[in-house]
Amino acid sequence: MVVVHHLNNSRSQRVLWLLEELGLDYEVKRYARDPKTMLAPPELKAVHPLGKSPVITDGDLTLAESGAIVEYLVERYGAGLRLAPPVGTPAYLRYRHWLHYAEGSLMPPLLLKLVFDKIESSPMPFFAKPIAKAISNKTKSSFILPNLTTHLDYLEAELAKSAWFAGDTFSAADVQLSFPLEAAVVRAGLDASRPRLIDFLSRIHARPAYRQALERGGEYSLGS
Ligand SMILES: N[C@@H](CCC(=O)N[C@@H](CS)C(=O)NCC(=O)O)C(=O)O
Repeated sequence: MVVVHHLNNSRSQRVLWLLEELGLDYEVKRYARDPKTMLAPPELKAVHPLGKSPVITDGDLTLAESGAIVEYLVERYGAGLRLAPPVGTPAYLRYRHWLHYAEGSLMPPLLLKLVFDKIESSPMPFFAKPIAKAISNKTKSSFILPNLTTHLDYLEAELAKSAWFAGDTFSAADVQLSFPLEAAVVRAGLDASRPRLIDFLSRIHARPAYRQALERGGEYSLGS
């Protein structure tokens, strides 16, 4: 049976959702973030040396990295469910693009935004505060925010071409993109000015499998 090593409020929520879409039986082992540092607990390092979530185990296999997990689950258990377009088609290339893009391109500026927001609100000597704030503002305005705008504009435009990211059919690429888009609402000002992305989020949140996965995973809030 597939076991998901699941950290609260994290990317592994989408693995639970994918398993629900696949209709598979699976086990969830929950891990709680340190409330101060928000880091994963050390027990996750016993599962995989990186100590991050998601990680799955399936028999003898231990697999980390959400894109790889999504590909593995769809290939191994998704036959006939159409959660990926047929291999070798242009739609499949599009699907694979999104699987890599979500973590490879879209998450880095979202993570940078989170880190710089945290730097600004961290306790520090009073004389360091204006310096930290100036560096943070400059990095955000010159690099992070323009990048986020480019990504969100790109994603919004892509949804003008088809109902779902890889085409007219829902796929695991939509599952993989859910986390960065949910994070973008909280961290990157994604709002009704990009109506297709907001509509995408409403449609995924209405899926029974998405809701069921929330029940299995427990706390899922991306904070501010
Ligand atoms: N690119 C990796 C990122 C994994 C990752 O950073 N996971 C976060 C959860 S959203 C984590 O485990 N954070 C806790 C920590 O770094 O200690 C993936 O997609 O699986």
